[in-house]
Amino acid sequence: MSSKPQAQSYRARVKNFSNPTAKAILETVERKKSNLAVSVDVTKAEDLLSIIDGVGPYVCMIKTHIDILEDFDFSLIERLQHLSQKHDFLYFEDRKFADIGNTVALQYSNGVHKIASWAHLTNAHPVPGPSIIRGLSSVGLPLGRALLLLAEMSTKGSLAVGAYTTDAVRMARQHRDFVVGFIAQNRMEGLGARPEDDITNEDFLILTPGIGLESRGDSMGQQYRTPREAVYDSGCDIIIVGRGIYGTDPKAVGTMAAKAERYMAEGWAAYLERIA
Ligand code: 5BU
Repeated sequence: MSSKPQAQSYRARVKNFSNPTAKAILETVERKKSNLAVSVDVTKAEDLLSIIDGVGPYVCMIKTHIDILEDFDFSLIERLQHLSQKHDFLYFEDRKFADIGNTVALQYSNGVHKIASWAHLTNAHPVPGPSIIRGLSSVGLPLGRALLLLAEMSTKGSLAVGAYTTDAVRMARQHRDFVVGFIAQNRMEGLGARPEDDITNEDFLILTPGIGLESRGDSMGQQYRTPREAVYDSGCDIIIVGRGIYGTDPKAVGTMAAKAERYMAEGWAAYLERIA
């Protein structure tokens, strides 16, 4: 077969996935020449919308924590969908599900946020075991949605290391129709593969948070790397940037757009260097 996924172009990797969201992510990245996801962690719906409208041209994905909003109303979803069509990007709700299959299926489809109805991508902690994937996929797979497992975290002292990370990759391998990748700090190619596992054409998307150009961390355990460290050195596919772009003032949308453009350029340059 051909070279490893990390040496292939995003476009060439579309065929490695059966899941429609995984294909759409890779196609969007390639079309916009952006492997940047912006994480918009603000508490007011109007700030969320104006930041997304400002950074939209530079991203392949917007990552939300929809439960942070103080003024959430389901009519917001239509406005979010309008922005994703206007700027051509996908939504990733960083929900970090972590319960039994039956409960996560209800949390994913119901409640005030009805995440599965609008978020193309969401994520889950592997801690409950494979039943969490079965619960979420019973809701998400018929809608063409996709899941990432949290195999590693960006925080100091994270417990998601070693055997835990290896087991997360094994769990994903058993559910490749719905689990399209990981939140991780590294490309964990073939990690923990057993002789009976056919990993010849195995490809997972690696989305990585903890990216910043101007700081190495915050006062609450977050640790930052540069886009080049994540994409070139560690083989990650999509960089997730939050405060490095939207900063502290939710009204300074012009500055955010300029910063997003810079992260997009650095992320893309690191990718071109990687596949060269
Ligand atoms: P920041 O402002 O760039 O530090 O925001 C990072 C975002 O990524 C924030 O929404 C976190 O919830 C999210 N995140 C993270 O920082 N580290 C992780 O390991 C995971 C998620 Br998983």
